[in-house]
Order: sequence, then structure tokens, then C-alpha cells
Amino acid sequence: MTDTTPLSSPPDAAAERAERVEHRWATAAVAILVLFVALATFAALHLAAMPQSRVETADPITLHLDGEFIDSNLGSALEPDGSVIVRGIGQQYSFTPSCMLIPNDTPITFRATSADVVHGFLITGTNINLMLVPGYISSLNARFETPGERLMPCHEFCGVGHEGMWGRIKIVDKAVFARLAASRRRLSCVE
Ligand SMILES: [Cu+2]
Repeated sequence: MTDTTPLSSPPDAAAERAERVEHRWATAAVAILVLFVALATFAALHLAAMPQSRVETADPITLHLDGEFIDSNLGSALEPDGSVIVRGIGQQYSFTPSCMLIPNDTPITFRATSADVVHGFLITGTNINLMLVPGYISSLNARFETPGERLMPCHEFCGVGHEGMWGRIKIVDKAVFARLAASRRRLSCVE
């Protein structure tokens, strides 16, 4: 039998060295964990990110019969506080309304759901990206500074017609929007 321990380091010393190295790695692992928890905490507090405080539901079967998502309530609504709520539905294979009218420089809340399967709600050139899940209401606050048009492709595969499922967002000057809102309860840019 050969002894692999070098003469200069008796077995005890080798074990001690191994323990030291192990402690060092354990400390490094804990430090990495602490760093990530600290980063996540900072990001959450800094961005005021909170776990969703509530889950809002909407029955896809009765969506068109009553409640928030009946046809006559879809589109953009000017609220008393000057903000705008945009309500929409995704269904195979379109969005209703298919063109959403939005004022610039105004707090916007999107509220949308699906009437059938999972759809995607994405506005190009922004970080707005939601899933529309049947049974649940997806909600997101946004603000658009400059007028213009943006596309809204469905980005969750929803069936054979998925590739043709596109909506549009038209951002207009807030004064123009206010004039239109004076004469109509719900606005869209569907012609
Ligand atoms: Cu879709």
C-alpha cells in the first residue's frame, strides 16, 4: 500500500486544509445568496414592485352578456380624474376593438381578458406585454408621450389563425382625444 499524503503534510494537516477550503466556499455561496436577495429586494423597493394584491376574474362564457366587458363598454373611457381606461377582449382571431384609441401624455390603464383561449397582448416598441388568460382580467398601467401608431400582434399561439391576429394602437394628441370623448362614452379607432 502506498501513502499518497506528502511527507511534509501529515493527515491531520491535510484535513484541516480541506476544511478551510470548504469553509471558504460555503462562505462564498452564502455571500452570493445574500447578494441576490439584496439585489431582488432593492429592485422590488426601487421599482415599487409588489406581488399582485388581488386576482380579478371574468367569466368568458358570459363576457358578452353583462359586466365590464360587454361590447358597449369596450374601448377607451375618459375617467373623471383625467386618466383613461382602455378595455379590450382577445378572441380567436382578433382583438375587440381592433384599433385602440389612446391620448398621449395621459395615465392609461389597460384592462383586457380573453373570450376563449390564451392570447398575447403586446404593443410594439414598448415593454407592454401581457397574457390574456380566459377567466382572468389582465391589467397594466402605461403612458405614451408621442402620438403615432403601434402594432399589437397576438404573441401567444392561439390556433390556426394566430398569425393573422393583429390589433393596432393609435395614440392621438390628448386635446383631440378630449374633444372626441366629449361626444362619445367609449372611443376606438375602428373605422
Ligand atoms: Cu391569439
